[in-house]
Amino acid sequence: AWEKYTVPEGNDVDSIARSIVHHTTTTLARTPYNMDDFGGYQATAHSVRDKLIQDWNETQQYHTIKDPKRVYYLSLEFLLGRAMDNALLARGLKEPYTEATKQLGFKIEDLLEEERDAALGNGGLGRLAACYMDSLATLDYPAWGYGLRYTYGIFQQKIVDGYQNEVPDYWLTYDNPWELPRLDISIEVPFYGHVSKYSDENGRTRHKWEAGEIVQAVAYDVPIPGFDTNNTINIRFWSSKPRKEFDLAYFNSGDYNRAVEDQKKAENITSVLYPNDNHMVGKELRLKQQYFWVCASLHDIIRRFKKTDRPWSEFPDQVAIQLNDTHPTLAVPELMRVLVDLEGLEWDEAWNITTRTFGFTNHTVLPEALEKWSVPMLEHLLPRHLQIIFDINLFFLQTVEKTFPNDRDLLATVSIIEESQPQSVRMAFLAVIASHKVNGVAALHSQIIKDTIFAPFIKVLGPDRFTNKTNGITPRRWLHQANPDLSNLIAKKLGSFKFLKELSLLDGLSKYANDEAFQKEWMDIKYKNKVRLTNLIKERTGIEVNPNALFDIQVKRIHEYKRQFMNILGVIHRYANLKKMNAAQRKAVVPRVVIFGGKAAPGYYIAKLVIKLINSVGEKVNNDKDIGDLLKVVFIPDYNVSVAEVIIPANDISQHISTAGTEASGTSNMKFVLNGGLILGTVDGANIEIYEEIGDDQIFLFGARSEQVEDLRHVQRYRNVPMNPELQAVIHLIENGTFGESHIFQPLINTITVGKDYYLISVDFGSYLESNELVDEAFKDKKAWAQKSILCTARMGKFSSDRAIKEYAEDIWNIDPVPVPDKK
Ligand code: 26V
Repeated sequence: AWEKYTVPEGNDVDSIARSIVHHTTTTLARTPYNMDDFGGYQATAHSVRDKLIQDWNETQQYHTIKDPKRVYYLSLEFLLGRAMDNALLARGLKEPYTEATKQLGFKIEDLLEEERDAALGNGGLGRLAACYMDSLATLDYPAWGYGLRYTYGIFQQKIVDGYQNEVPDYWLTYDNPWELPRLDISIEVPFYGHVSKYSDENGRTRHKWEAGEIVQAVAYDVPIPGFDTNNTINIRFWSSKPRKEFDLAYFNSGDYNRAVEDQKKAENITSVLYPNDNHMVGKELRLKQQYFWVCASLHDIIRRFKKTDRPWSEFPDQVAIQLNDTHPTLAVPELMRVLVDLEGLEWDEAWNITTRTFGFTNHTVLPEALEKWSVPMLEHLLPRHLQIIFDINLFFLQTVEKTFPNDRDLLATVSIIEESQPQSVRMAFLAVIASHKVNGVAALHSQIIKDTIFAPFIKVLGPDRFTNKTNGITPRRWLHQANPDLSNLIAKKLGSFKFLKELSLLDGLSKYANDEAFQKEWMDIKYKNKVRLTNLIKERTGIEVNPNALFDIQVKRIHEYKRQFMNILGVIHRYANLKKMNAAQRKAVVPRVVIFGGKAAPGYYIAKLVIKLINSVGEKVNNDKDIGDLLKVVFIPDYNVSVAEVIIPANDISQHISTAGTEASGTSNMKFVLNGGLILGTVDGANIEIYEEIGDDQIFLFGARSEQVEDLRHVQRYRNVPMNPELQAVIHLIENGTFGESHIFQPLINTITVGKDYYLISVDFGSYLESNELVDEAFKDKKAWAQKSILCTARMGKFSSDRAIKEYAEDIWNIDPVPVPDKK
């Protein structure tokens, strides 16, 4: 009987308006008389949600019937940002929803602004996961994401007296219409306890882990709609809850308070996203998060696999699991535990299945970011996993020993166990040994990991295990959604929106790069986007900037290796120069707005000082009557995905100036260029491949090359090299109090002067200033600049996340698209 009662549908304006009214009166229990924009957003969101859920259901049903090999993307971070605009554009419903909300008295832009970002990530790694989910859905792949449903996402950044303050991001205050609680799907996750041995019916020694604590993982599903296709995939986020079964021991002892405390401890596990990126802190709670998530996800995957009664040997033909950095590496010993301890497979067969299942992506070479867990901590929390890790290591070292007899040094170098005090487990080594493919995220980075951190493994495992998968970004969010005017102009010129799913079609713009009428349309949109950013800057900082000035932008996490410090030192140099000029000289200057944004990890003292310095320099420069519009310095507080969507389309130039060899890839560089901006950057990460695509008229590269860095560091450390005089002068200005009390900034200055200048600011400063001058010169020629801007966009085809995902699918996961047919 169910078949005849179909869900009311209709994507016409009238039906949509009715569904919004329906949600207003039922879901929200509000009336049209007390509706504000937030209510309007909520009701509209629920209406859109209804459609996503139906597509999601159909996709999952279809995939269940087809039962193809699936990929599971395990990431502790998904930096999704807002969902509504994305969903409307993906489903082609923006227009009727605009009209329907208009008829109800709203402006859709205002409603979209009411949505709070889903900010369950730190930076590049989390946003990459979000772009990849978009591509997986759009390309019709049968894919799932698995993550944690943190109660607190990345903190909100407030700037107080120039300093960063952190405010907890309690993002679930109001309901979250973009998730479906699956209270029926829950998995018990064990911790602590001890391991015992027993003899099974075949006389084999088996291990049994008796847990000391069990926590419940409950699923919350977030649908990810593909663009212009039915495929709607799922990210399953786990939330920790106390177990339904209460603890008899407490009940018997009558200790009610302890019982409640224990329940709260369970909920603690998924409470907060760790706000470090690129810095490992060995906290037990973080390790608990990792196992909680990995255990729940793996058991969910296995449950799905088991529905079809296949033998275990076929597991890798049905399941590909991608490890997004080392954070999910405990999935390796967990899968081994399931196969050997619970399912009774032989070790060798289990290991074969495991290595065929996993792929591992490395995202950083910074030594302080490489995860290492102390052996005693692991032993306490996960006693059986530690044993399995030791066994994996033992068998691995035995094979190494066979091929390279008597090479004790080699054994120590490749051992998963580091002989530190106490011993620790090198998670990256475990991930490399357990995966059939290991990839870096840009060509240079993939080469560097082979030459440095994983070099001995080439010798031991052969070169074929290592590969490159250059990162990409989704053009749906980063062009079509963030820059609709430009997307529309491109579609008009190319004849369709096909480029949004086949980004290399953008190349068709090249032939108009010199066309003056087209240049005007192009630059008018750029100007409009700069006005939009000008307004945001005014609103959030009170600073007034001139949209005709050159907009020079650096937004990303604040880190010494990314060298925001060098940028602001360059700004001080520019300011000092302007001060020295006479009126005639100033007339020839290209006005510039230097824009910064980004969060510092709360415990990262030096990074926080950089923020303070930027604000202090801004304070001085922006209020200097001599300078006026010639130079403005802006720090936009609380940089996040939705703010990025306003900032990026407004760039004339963006800076990606990490010390060569330190930025694995970068992805914002791709977003800026896609939106018609030039790059000022170092020869690092994906900058190199961007340069290869867009050509050297569109990018200003400078600074030391990665091959030189080691020697240069040595020279900085052991020889007395005189400091670049311009840098000397800049430091002098900070020290003499030009930007407020100088003692504040002393620790920062010391990183260059007293310290070893590890990130080579003094080495690159001269060429950095020269490149900045070239930028000014280029910007003076408006026509040539417009041409460059068009060519930038036209040549970005390679950097679509669709290209990246196809490469992963074909070379690593071995999965095929499974398009969901249209409803009859
Ligand atoms: C590392 C750690 C270390 C342990 C503590 C918590 C934590 C959280 C996040 C991370 C990830 C750091 C690595 C990372 O974000 N890498 C960035 O990945 C981007 C996507 O591949 C890439 O574009 C950036 O260049 C790279 O810095």
